[in-house]
Amino acid sequence: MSATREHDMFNPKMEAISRDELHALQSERLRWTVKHEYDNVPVYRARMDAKGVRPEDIRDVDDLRYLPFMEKTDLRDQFPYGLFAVPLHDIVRIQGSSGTTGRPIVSGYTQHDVDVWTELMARCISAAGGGADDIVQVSYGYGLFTGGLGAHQGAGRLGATVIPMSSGNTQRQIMMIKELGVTMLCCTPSYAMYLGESIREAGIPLSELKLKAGCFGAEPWTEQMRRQIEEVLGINAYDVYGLTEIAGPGVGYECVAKHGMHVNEDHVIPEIIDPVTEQPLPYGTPGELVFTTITKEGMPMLRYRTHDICTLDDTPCECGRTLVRMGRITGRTDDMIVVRGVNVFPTQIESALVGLEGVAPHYMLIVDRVNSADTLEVQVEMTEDMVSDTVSHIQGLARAIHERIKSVVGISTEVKLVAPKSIPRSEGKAKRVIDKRKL
Ligand code: DLL
Repeated sequence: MSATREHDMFNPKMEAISRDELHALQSERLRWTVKHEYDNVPVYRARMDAKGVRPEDIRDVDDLRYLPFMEKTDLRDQFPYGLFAVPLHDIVRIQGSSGTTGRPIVSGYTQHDVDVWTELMARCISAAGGGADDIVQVSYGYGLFTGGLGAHQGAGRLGATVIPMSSGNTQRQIMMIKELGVTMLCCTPSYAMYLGESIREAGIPLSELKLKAGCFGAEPWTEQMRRQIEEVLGINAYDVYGLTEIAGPGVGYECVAKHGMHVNEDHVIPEIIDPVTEQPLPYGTPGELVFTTITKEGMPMLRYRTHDICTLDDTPCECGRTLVRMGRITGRTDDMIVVRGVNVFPTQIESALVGLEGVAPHYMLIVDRVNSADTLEVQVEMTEDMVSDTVSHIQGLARAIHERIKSVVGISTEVKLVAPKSIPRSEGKAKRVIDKRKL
């Protein structure tokens, strides 16, 4: 595939729309959404009434700040259908969160909503260089989780050949990649890494594979991990962001510049807020990402607090898209762990580890409380080569990791180097933290 192919926009009219035109379009769509929500979702109407906001007060994007927020708890409280804005007759799909605790959350999609979501993923795969000539292996889980079906629909929309593998059965995944000449892969970054390692272990040379690119998301990852995936699989690795409540994967997608994910602003309006004061923050300042859907019929979301932390960037992108970019998710306001009063994000630990000779990119954080003091154990896998190394060398590595983490996070940890492959692999979202404290 030539480089120009990678610059292809699925919908240039929208992906390269002028900012003025976009502002007008967003304002018009926002007015429609607010009225639709107010007229059809009693809990949200009550919330607007309590705040003294009427639909006609929201005239343009800048009025967004007058609207009340929505939260994941609203989805739980209104489970299953309380936030639906159309009769069930018009809902053609239910998807749910991959969360494992508490009541599930579900979202309802009309046919129009499914079509929009499909286009968002088509934009994403196209930006990663995908098209009708590609063979796309979808190794995200299928089911209520939006990863599998989202990637499947988007690749199908481009006319690509789709292999709906779902997650699991790594040996069969590898066999299909090799024998069917798969050119693109869609799965979580941790699973991409695992597939790459397994291919290497099986002794399959990359020259026997046709893989060229992958769209990886659903969990946080780092630039270093991108480089490792690109190396182990011999591909270009692109980030893709999304969440069930808003659409699924494709809310944000990376282009050839690999410098942040373009947010599909003709369908959602992103904001960054201070999670404590709830005040909007300017572009470039890290804060909590908030989304307002502006074309969604089934379950519109107004100022939905994602709890994901990132920045927004509106500087021009070399790819020609005018849509703002969101930076990597650097943490969540809720999966942050607080150890001895210090906020720690798993991604910080990860960034301290990668690049170190002798360690694999697999780690687990174990938080405990001993005699009312918090402890943080960082288990890190050694590479096969390292295992056979001298004890003093291994101890030196553990000390180096300890120092690196201390300089990134600011606290002392107990670093434990563990045997290769002893940390459980995930086929979906990786679990990085075990909190044993009874908080
Ligand atoms: O994870 C949708 C998805 C599927 C996105 C496949 C990308 C690829 P949920 O299960 O509802 O939906 O989880 C949404 O996952 O709020 C983030 O915390 C996290 N997340 C999703 N994409 C990324 C990413 C899907 N690229 C939650 N980087 C979100 C970091 C991500 N975190």
